[in-house]
Amino acid sequence: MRMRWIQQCLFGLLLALPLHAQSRSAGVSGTSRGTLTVMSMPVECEVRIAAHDKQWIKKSSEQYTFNNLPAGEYEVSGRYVGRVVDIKVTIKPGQSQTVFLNFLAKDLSEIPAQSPAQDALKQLSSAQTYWEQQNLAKAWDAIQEARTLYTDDPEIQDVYSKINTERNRRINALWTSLERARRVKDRQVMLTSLSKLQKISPNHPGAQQVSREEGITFNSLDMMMLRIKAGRFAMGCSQTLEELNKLGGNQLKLYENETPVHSVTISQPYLISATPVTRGQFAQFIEQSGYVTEAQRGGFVAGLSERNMHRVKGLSWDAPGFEQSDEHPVVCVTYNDANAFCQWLGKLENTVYHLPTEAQWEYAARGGTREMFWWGQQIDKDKPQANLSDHALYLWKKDNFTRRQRDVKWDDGFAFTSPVASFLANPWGMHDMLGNVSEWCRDWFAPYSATHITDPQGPAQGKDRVVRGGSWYDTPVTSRVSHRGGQRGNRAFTNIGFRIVREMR
Ligand SMILES: [Ca+2]
Ligand SMILES: [Ca+2]
Repeated sequence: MRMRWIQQCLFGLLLALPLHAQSRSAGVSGTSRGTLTVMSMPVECEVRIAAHDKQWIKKSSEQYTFNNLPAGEYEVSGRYVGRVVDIKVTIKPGQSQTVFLNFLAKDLSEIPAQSPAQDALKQLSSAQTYWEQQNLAKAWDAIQEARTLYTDDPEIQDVYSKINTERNRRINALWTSLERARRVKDRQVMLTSLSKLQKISPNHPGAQQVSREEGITFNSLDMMMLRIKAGRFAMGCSQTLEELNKLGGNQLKLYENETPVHSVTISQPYLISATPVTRGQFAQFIEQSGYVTEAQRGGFVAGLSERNMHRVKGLSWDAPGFEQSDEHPVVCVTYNDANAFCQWLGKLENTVYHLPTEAQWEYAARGGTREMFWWGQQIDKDKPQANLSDHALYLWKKDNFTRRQRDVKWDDGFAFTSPVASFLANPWGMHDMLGNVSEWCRDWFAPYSATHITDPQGPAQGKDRVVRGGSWYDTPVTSRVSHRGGQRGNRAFTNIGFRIVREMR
């Protein structure tokens, strides 16, 4: 019924029919009577036809066909919500006539506010907006929806064909790049292509096959979850204090926190999100659960103010004080908020999610490397490998603060957060471990002990939760892979987000 309604709507709009009728006839032989079929837009109308002092009435039928009508002139009268369309039609012997009653005006603004046609136009408009924002995945979803609602509209068809062409071009390019990366065993490029491909074509059969082979899954929020193998690594700062001091200043305190280097065994493989949780993913949690973050309940939240991170009232995950798209990592969330997210997602998928333990975090962040950063011992100033505190932030501070800031020579392009996976992944495919946002870990913060440990969980209690990885606000010193920080679990910051782990069962 609904589809007919829509098709007839379309038919009428396309032809831009006036408020009367269109008719056609076809031969029916061997009879002195004729047939009249009445189509209408919408179908749920009342149709009366009258002739020879007789009247026929039909209501609420999908198609109004009047068989065996004596030849002659007929008055056809249709009624729909106060609108009346009257037309005359001649039934000829042995012929079949169709008339079309259009109750809707030519002007699109006169389409009823609550109708599939209106919904389709809204979807068309969203598709165009997403297209302009270069969000191909969302543009595709919107135009598909518009087409379902409103099949034959020429503008919808035009926009669909434009999006479809670009989508296919991108899918082919990504698939080519993915296959090439696999051939030359470039896991970073392979994962980046796979992740992008998943966004625009979640059911791509080739990509699904590759995911299975590589131990990658995409969860219900489309997060790429990477399988990290069980293994053993040296946790902590493997550099000497002298090497650490070369990054500037006396770093004894950091050095003490990050030593002694100790051997850690990760006894079980685990799945970890390749990027921090994005603002778009967090928004889905908020929308579906009704959860209110601690900052929104009046809790402590800090942002950039004067020179440093200070308490700034009113900041929240959806208003962190700088511009973010759905692809940026969520910030202004506390350890407790991050845990609530994990519990919600676990329930949704009937599994268990939690924040990574500090050891799980460092093991994945190192990706098999032992340097200060996974890429080596320093930042490449011409092509920074991560979103850290840089010239872009310096320029922002210069315009906003009166006190003079330390100049930073390189520019990574982002003063604040960057869309996740804007920088190259580490050898295991992890994005944004170093830089972008610092990340909540599961453990209480405590000094390291020298002994070998299997699956360390941190102490049973403490004051601060571990925060790792460095952010847009951090210098290279505090963005090293072994750098450790801690914060109260009920405090939120504009440079701290989180990523999640799913245990493999
Ligand atoms: Ca930056
Ligand atoms: Ca990070």
